[in-house]
Amino acid sequence: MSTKVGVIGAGIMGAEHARLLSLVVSGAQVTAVSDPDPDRAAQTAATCRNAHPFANPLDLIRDKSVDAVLVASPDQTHAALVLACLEVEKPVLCEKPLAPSVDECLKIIAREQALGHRLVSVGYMRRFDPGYLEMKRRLDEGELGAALVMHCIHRNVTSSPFATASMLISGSAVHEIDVARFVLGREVQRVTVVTPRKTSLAAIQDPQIVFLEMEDRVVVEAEIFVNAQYGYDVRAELVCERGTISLTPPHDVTVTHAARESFSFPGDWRARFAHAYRAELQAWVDGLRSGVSTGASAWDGYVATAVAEAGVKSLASGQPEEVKLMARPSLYA
Ligand code: ISE
Repeated sequence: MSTKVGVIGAGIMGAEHARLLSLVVSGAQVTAVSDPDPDRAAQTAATCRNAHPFANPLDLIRDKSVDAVLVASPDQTHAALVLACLEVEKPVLCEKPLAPSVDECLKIIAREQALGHRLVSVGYMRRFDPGYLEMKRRLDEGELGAALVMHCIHRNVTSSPFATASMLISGSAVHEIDVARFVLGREVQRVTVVTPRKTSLAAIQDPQIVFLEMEDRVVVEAEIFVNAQYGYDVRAELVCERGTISLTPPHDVTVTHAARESFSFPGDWRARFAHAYRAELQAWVDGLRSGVSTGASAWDGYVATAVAEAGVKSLASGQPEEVKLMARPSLYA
C-alpha cells in the first residue's frame, strides 16, 4: 500500500513535488492537492492520477484520504499548517524555511516535543545532493584534516519583483546556513552581512556577503547574488588543513565549438538540485514507512531561521550579530 500524500500549494515547488511523488518516487501516491487558486489546484491534481483538489488546506490536512502532508505554500503560511498537521498527528515535510520567525519555529518544536515523537521534516534538499554528501564524507574521513574555511556562491538569474533585501538571507542564504551546519557539524555563533556595491539591475541590495562564524572559529563566507543574470550557479569550496574539497559543476556535457569550450547553467534550482529533490522525497516516504526520520528536523529548521534572523539584524545594523539558541531538546539529540 502506498503512502497517501496531500500536497499544499500548487506553485512552482508544490507542482514539482506533486509530479515527483506521483511519477518518480516509489511507495507514494498524491491523493490531494490544495491551492487558493482552484484552477492551479485542479491542474496539479490532474497530473497526479485521481488526486482531489481542495481549496482549504486545513480540509486537506484532516481528510481521510491523506496520511502525510507536504507543505509548499508561501513561507508565511508554513507554521500554521505544520501545527495543524501536528494537531492530527500526521507527518509533514515542510518546504524551507520551517517558518519565517523564530517564535513560530519554537511553537512547532514545543508541540512536537509534547507529542514525544518526530513528525516534522524540513525541505533543506541540499542534504541529499551527491556533491555536498561527498564533501561531508571526505571531511569526516579525516585525511584532509580539520575544516578551516568554507567559501560559498549562491547566484540566481533574477529575483521576484516582490523580493526585499532581507529575503536574500531568509530565502536564499538559509540554504548556505543549513548546508554549512550539515557539512561541518558545527553551530553558527555570529553572523555578519556585508553589502558591496549593488547591481544596477535590481532595486534591492544585491549582492550581499554573509559571514558565519562557527564553533571552533571555522568561518563560512557566502556570496548571495540573486540577480546574477547568467544562470543558476551554486558553488562551494571547503578549505581544510591538508587540502580542499570543491563541488564540481554538475553539467552533463561540455561542448567545444568555434574555438570555445562551454557548458550550460540551469535556469533555477529545480534542475540544479533535481537529484537532491528526488532523493529527499524518496527518503521521506521510506522513512514514513520504516518509522525513521531523515533530513532536516524541526530543530534544524529552527536553527536555520534563528541564524537567518540574526543575519537580517546584521543587514540593518551593519554589525556582527550573535546567534542565541535554546538548549537542544532530547527529541532532536
Ligand atoms: C528559492 O526559494 C530556493 O529555495 C532556492 O533553492 C534558492 O536557491 C533560491 O535562491 C531561493 O529564492
